Amino acid sequence: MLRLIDANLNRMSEGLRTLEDVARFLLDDATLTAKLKYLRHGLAVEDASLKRNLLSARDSADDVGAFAEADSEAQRQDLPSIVTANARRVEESLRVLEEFAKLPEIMLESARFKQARFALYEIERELTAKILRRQKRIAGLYVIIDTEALRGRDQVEVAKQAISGGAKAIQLRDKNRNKGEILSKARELKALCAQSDVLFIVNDYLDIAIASDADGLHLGQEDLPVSTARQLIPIDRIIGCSTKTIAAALQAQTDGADYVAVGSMYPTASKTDTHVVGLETLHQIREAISIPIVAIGGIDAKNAGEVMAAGADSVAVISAVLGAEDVEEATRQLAQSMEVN
Ligand code: TZP
Ligand code: MG
Repeated sequence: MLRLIDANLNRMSEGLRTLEDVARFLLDDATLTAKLKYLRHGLAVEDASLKRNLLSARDSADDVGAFAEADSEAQRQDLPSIVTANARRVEESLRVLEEFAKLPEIMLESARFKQARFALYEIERELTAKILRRQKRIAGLYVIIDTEALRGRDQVEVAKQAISGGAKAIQLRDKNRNKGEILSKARELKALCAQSDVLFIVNDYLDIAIASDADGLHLGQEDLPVSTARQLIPIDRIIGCSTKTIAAALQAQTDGADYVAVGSMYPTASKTDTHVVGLETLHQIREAISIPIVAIGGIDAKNAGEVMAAGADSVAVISAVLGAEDVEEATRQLAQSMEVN
């Protein structure tokens, strides 16, 4: 019996340590790292005589299951499968410990293992969500396909040219059409972006983002709160939030945003209800938060470099690309100018 307890305690702490290291070294996520560490420490056996008895009972050389490795154990396809496999291994060992701790001769508290198992279900979800969304990390040139700036051109055609020019994210921003029309364009744009490994983001509308299978949703301060959208959207979709202050950027990050847009960086005719926040604020927000920053508002090939130098990870534009006759060429020049800083 002690062999069984010893093996499951080891399995549990090894699995927890693996998950903790993913949170710590691969995700740089202080909150999840702390949660996992707390769990691991809380479950460690403190009682010295029990520790000794467990070690005395250990007999790994004669363990009939030691080298019976399942095919799925030999190969892990990617980071999410490592997380799933290790979370499962910890959950299973916690369940075994919970059952056997109920026996009177075992000096362990069953309820502790049960609580830890439920805590881990939630941590597994958070960890997997973070990994899946990290694969959709915003970087590079972000082109907003704003209906008002299209001057009769088709959204999909313009997006195609922007992608050929090097856009890494496309946002559909439509303040005029009805939802049926927006949804059908969103679906076309999603298909286009998926072919080119470009992120597709929907502005304002959670329902359209979900229905079109978009990679993400962008919200302003007057839209649905980020925390609400986070609860409603599938775990692998990113959420961006427009901010102008350090406080708003910190709040967005706490609420579960994957990036913040900061702006307007310069005067712009594309949005009337905005004011210039400037490079210094951008820099201060960079210091305050860890999620990517998309600088926005009046950015063109002349000033993109200084915005990147101030700490932006990405630049979002409407007029610098949609205002040009040759969308592909304008995108290319802007993408190049972002590299110079
Ligand atoms: N949010 C802040 S400024 C802005 C938005 C949507 C408009 C950006 O457009 P442009 O033409 O690149 O300045
Ligand atoms: Mg909005």
